[in-house]
Amino acid sequence: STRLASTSPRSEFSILSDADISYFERILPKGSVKTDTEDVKEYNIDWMKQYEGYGKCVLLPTHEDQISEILKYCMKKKLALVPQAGNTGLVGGSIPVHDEIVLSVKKLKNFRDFDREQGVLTCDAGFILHDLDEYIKEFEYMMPFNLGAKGSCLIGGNIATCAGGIRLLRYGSLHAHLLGLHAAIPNEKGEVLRLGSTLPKDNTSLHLHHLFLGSEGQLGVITRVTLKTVPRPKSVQSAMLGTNSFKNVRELLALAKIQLAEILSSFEFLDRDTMNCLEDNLQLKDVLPTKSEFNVLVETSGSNSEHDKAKVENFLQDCMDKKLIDDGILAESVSEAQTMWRLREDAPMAVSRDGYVFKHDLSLPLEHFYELTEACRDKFGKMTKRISTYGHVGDGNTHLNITINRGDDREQLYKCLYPFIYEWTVKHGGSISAEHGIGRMKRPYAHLGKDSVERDTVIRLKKLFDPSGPEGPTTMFFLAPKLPYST
Ligand code: FAD
Ligand code: 2HG
Ligand code: ZN
Repeated sequence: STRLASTSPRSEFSILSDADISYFERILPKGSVKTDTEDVKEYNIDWMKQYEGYGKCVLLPTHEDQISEILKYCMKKKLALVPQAGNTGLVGGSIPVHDEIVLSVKKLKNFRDFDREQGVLTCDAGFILHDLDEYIKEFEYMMPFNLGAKGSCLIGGNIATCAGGIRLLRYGSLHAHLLGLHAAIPNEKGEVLRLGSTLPKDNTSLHLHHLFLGSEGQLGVITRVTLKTVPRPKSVQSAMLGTNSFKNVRELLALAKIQLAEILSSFEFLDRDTMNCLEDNLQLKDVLPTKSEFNVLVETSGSNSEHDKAKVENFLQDCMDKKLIDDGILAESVSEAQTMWRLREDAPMAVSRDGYVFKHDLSLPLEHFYELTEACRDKFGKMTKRISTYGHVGDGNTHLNITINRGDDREQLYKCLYPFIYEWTVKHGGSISAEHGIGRMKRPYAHLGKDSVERDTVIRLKKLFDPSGPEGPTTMFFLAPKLPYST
């Protein structure tokens, strides 16, 4: 296999027996226990097809009570498991490291309720993000976040990763929207925590539900969530701008914040290598003829298209007058806007088709945002196929993707890239994970930029929720630590 098997030692959790499988078959509906090699394969490989686990069994419970029974049993029998939702995660956190049971929440989708006065949505963890957005559309509400994986990722996985995406600039992180959740925790009593409430304001307790945001399966299995959604904008405008320096990209952002102000909802960018990568691998062509060094995709969301269009047109004109852009176009139809957004949303697919990809999801102060890409080109340009950078520049979140031809020596490049990239990031005031999490990929570097008091506190919290789990901020519970690949 070209995929990366773990070399970390398998810790002392038990080996799954036929009796365990029979037990699961007894407590779960027919067809909810998968053990056939072909059936379990897709649950053992991540979206990037870079990590492979050897889980022999996938459980697909349909109800929270079943999850609590599963956890109770697994804790008693010392069986390890990994929670999985849509399996679109990009850090290898949703698949087994060794032969852990995969606990999928895919079929957990019985309950869904919407308070149309407050815009509060409560639902089971197994709903697809896009389907939820379609469901609340008829009440003129919208999910407060959006990402390229919306057609496959599940709301439980979104909460577990604290997904960011393309509208965080406008609506803020999921911390601004999560009102409550249910989580089954790994103890022998099979307890289910019911945290927070369905109320927009509730300060009666510690906000424990927020601990589960971005917890990546460390603390328990999220079974149900309550979120405040946002009014659906009646007018959405998209514009693509081309410019030749990153300094200009920063100035454009500053100008967009002032001029587009309350209607600005996205400020994304793609560099020329990404545009070339899209064309080479997916035959997607730039919408601008100028072939500038950077493309910036701006979106506004408001209530009056005449007003919003005029604002964006004035903004584009001002950018031209100030010589900040070479060219810029405003989408005239939904399909033109979709063509622009396809370029941005298909960038992850394009790089994954380009070869073997070293992915980086980093937060950086804007003054250093693109310097890292330039430093990587200087240092590693000759050893790589392509260095593409795109991302949520409006949130200071870069996606630096370095590809090599499949079959080239990735071990050698790995040793050059790490810890260099992560240390550079922390030294320049950034974070080694902006939105994708730590997973298996970044675990050896998770301590960077975090002081020991914070780390100790996290370890104590983890023990509280998962007493039999391994020490340390791992991304799963009751599992062996996930380690990066080595060949
Ligand atoms: P999974 O991948 O199944 O799981 C992710 C992690 O959460 C794992 O550690 C898993 O163990 C844990 N987990 C899953 N379900 C539960 C649960 N019920 N309880 C406890 N733990 C659980 N991410 C962004 O933030 N922003 C983006 O813009 C973005 N764009 C993407 C675009 C593409 C094309 C792709 C493929 C991915 C993108 N991602 C993005 C990454 C990914 O889609 C998100 O991290 C998403 O939130 C993961 O959801 P999922 O349902 O696929 O979770
Ligand atoms: C995005 O913003 C996703 O498109 C994926 O977070 C980022 O491909 C990546 O590196
Ligand atoms: Zn992203």
